[in-house]
Amino acid sequence: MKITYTIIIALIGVAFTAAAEDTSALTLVETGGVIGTDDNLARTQGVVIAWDDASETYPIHTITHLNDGKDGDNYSWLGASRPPSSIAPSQFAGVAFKSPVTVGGIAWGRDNQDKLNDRCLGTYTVQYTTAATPGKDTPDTEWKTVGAITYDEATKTPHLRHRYRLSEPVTATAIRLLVPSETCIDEIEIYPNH
Ligand SMILES: [Ca+2]
Repeated sequence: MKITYTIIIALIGVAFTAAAEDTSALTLVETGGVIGTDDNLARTQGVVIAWDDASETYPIHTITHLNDGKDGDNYSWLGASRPPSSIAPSQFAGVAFKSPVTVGGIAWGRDNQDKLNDRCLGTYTVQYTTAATPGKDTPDTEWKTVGAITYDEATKTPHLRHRYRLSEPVTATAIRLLVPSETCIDEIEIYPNH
């Protein structure tokens, strides 16, 4: 009987280990830092796509700021103030490509100039699609989730740029972030590796 208990406890330990590994789809590898250039696919090959609801009210926060290579509030995109559940397809900010690319890393921030720390708390879900011509109207059903990151009151410097590594690279025609209400993003970067 003692041996049986030992085996059961060992199996429970394996199960907990496996579950912990399964949640690491996105691994934080850098906080702050600088926007990538040569290997940043969002800059070299990408075209930004985003829910464009706030730019009419706040023209300075146009979606083209998402990959202009500049950080800070003056070079950021501002999302809608309505609840994400009221928007279909989902409110998002992302980058599309003319042909499929391999994506192994992603970075984004709210104000990497470290001046404003509002408009950044909530859950960001990283998704990709293989749709031929991805855009604002690509149905949610054609997007697959890679993982999600949540910033809350306990998160240290949630407004700075954070770069994450995907546990498994994906082949995609577009990458997007489902974003919280009123979120602000100063830059999205996409990398083949990292
Ligand atoms: Ca920018």
